Amino acid sequence: MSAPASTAALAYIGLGANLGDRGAALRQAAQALGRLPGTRLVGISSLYSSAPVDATGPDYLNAVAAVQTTLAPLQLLAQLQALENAAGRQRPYRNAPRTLDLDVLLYGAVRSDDPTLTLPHPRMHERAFVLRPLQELAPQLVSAAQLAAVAGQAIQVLQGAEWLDG
Ligand code: PH2
Ligand code: MG
Ligand code: MG
Repeated sequence: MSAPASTAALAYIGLGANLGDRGAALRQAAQALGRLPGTRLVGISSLYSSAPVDATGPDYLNAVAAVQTTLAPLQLLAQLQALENAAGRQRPYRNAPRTLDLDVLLYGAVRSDDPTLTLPHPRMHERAFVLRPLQELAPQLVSAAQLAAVAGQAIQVLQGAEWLDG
């Protein structure tokens, strides 16, 4: 029997930074996503500024990207961590300020309780900085009730999706 053709999954990646040149870090990261093996960047949200949630330090820049990828979930995670490390990411303590954070939010319809990569991302529905940009790319995945539950979090749109190439 021949091997099945590899099929691409649609995954959503959360991008964040609150140290250093945050805009450059997010732009370079979003462009790098499209150059990962077997991966195509198929969508980018607006660029948001948000106050830290469950964390301290400077305000964040956040966005969400959509990719089509033939990488398996853990392969994708490893590639994202390599990009974080290349951007100088330090991990002194949980939720420390960071030069770049790339989180797999959703990988197709995959559900996983693997502690290395829990899918969907276990805290994504508690965070306006995920739900607001995700809703732009995939409105069917975000409910009004979910948005209402995070309406108290400080967040603003800085620029539309043209921030990436504009
Ligand atoms: N990331 C966190 C914790 N808190 N807050 C904002 N506004 N944006 C983030 O990306 C963020 C956060 C842990 O990854
Ligand atoms: Mg994160
Ligand atoms: Mg992370």
